[in-house]
Amino acid sequence: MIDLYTWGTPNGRKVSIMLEEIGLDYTVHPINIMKDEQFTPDFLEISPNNKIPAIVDQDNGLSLMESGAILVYLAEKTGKLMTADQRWQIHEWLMFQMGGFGPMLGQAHHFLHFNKDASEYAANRYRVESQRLYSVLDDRLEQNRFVAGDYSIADIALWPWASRFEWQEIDLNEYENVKRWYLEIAERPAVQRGYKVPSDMGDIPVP
Ligand SMILES: N[C@@H](CCC(=O)N[C@@H](CS)C(=O)NCC(=O)O)C(=O)O
Repeated sequence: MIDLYTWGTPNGRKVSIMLEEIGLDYTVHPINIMKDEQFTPDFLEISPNNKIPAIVDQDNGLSLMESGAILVYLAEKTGKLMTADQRWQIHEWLMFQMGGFGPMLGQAHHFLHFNKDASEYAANRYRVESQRLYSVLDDRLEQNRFVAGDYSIADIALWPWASRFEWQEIDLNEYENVKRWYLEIAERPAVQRGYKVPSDMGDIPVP
């Protein structure tokens, strides 16, 4: 049994989608980051950086923050979604997500969606960087059905960020390989269930 501390954001959805894919039992603990619940002392014990997602594995008492580490942990625990022969490609694209296609798109959400008029410089910087990152992903998916061989934790890490394409001023029709990949993954029942954790905040956007 896994305790999942999460909210309806791309980083949170990575883990709920993963748990749905691998079929482990889990209990959801919503942490409403709009109400600053990530700053409570109890949550800090589990997630020292005050961010969702985090898990506690009741089988062994392990508590983990950082979505990338959680995905690797759950893949190794179950032997699913990280095959040995694709291990390094999976890590490569997982780190691409954790270091770029996540932090940069998160900044795009701030400067293109929430505070559009705050800074023309910042809006432009994150608009251009978002487009560049989508081009990198599009090139990778031109020759590959998924980013690293079979469907894996690397796709699970990337996909929820792509699902916020509207906030990033990205037209997925301009990235035909990303669009094909995005729509295929959106059809997966586990993705549809995981997207609605901890609550239904609307349907998966369709380009
Ligand atoms: N690198 C972290 C980032 C986690 C993160 O940024 N979580 C956001 C939601 S997507 C959060 O908890 N924000 C609340 C805050 O910054 O106070 C991970 O991948 O788990």
